[in-house]
Amino acid sequence: MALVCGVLLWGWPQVMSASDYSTLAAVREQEAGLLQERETELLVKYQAGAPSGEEGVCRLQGMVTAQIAKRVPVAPGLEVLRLYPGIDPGPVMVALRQAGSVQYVEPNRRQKLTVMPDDPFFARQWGLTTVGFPQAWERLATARKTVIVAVIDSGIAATHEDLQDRIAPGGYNFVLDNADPLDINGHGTAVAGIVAAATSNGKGIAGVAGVFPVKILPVKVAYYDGTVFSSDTVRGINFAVQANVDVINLSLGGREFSQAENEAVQNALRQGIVVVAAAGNEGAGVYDYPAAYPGVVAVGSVGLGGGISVFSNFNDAVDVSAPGEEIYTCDHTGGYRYMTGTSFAAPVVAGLAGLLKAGFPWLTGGQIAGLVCETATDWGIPGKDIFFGWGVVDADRALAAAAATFREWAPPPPVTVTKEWTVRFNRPLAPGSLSAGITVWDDQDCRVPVTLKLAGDGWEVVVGPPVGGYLAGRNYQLDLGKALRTQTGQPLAYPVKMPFVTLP
Ligand SMILES: [Ca+2]
Ligand SMILES: [Ca+2]
Repeated sequence: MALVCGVLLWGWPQVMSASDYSTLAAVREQEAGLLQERETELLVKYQAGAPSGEEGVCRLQGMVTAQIAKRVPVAPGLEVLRLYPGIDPGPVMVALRQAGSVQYVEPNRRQKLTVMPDDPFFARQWGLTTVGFPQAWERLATARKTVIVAVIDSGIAATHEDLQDRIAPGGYNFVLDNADPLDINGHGTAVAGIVAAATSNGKGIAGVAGVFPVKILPVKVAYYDGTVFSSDTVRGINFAVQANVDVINLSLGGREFSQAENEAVQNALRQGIVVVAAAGNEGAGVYDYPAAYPGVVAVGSVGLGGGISVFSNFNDAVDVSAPGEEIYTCDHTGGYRYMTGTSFAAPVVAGLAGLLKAGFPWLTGGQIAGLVCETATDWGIPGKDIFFGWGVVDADRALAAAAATFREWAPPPPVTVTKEWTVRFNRPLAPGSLSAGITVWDDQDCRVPVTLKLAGDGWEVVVGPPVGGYLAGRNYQLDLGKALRTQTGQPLAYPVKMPFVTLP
């Protein structure tokens, strides 16, 4: 949906393919040139459906056209105005804000991929073992869905031995506007390796997704030096939404709030996508965006001892923390290396979210984010705090909790008095343990005589209403207790209570 003012003032850069480049250095040079051109840019959002939108901008042409070098559409109603070098953006922003057709205008903010230099002191991949991934893999046993994690970053080394089979087709390069998201920075490859490096393939490292079908959609928005424009983040997020991904990882950020970026994030959340972002590496009590947008799972970093990393930002938007120091992962030149920063804690959580979705596809993005937080191991001040958020993620507990979730999970809307609940587990259940393990209580704490029936080869329990149905307009609670047993005698790892209300 381009804005037309008689003349097309903008266009997409020429598409080039990887074969056009003799070396990565050539791409780097091209990106450096683009970075220079993009010195001053504004992001303009036009009023929704305002018929005067395009004309309003046309009227502005007299005032601001001379200063605009290029216009690039970002999303419907949203475009970038690139100003000529040396132009002061202030008066242009004022003029645009005075146009009735403009909803808002903000600087096209430069963000940064966050990298910290590292020294390989610790045992490789301590982060996987200390937060329960090997146990989680064992617990999950089988996946039910192939999950796509969009890594919105500096691209990916597509031929890396531990990544080549883990890449979803259809990635994109928003820096050069072509279909080849090759990584010449290394950050994106490192992030992707943490999420999904091929596991048990006799090579390199294991990703947190283990052997389960979690694939990376590489979305390149970062220049060779780690620079990211918020307009490209917006395009990257919208692209990931279009591609129907399950999880988005954003190991990038900046101090300034961007309305355009927040809108893109909120749209992704509405589509049920889990959006994970790095809390930032300033070691300060400051917000970093996109981590601090509402609904984003903001991830802080912990070290090997479990303490918060000195560089990890702290604020009330931090949701959870994960290993982010000396993380051994894939290198874009084909090998492996250690990386440190909240950038590398976030993909631990994105990978965990992917595992949860692979095992329990009926969980919504919000439920997955909730499970990751509520099963985290509390550290520091009891309860949620500004350093650890809810705590350090625990993959095994998260998978255990997911195993005992409902297809229709709390808070469900009011249900009919004849409502049947279907509860699906990740192991077949012992029939003899049902009546002790699954109970329904009314608001007087009296047990309701429901019927329990095993279904789905023992993996599901159907909880039927009492004879004559539940009472109308009342509160009930369905409990899954520790008395439940699998067919091999294991107890339920994580008791669950689900309140529900009947229709009047
Ligand atoms: Ca491997
Ligand atoms: Ca705490």
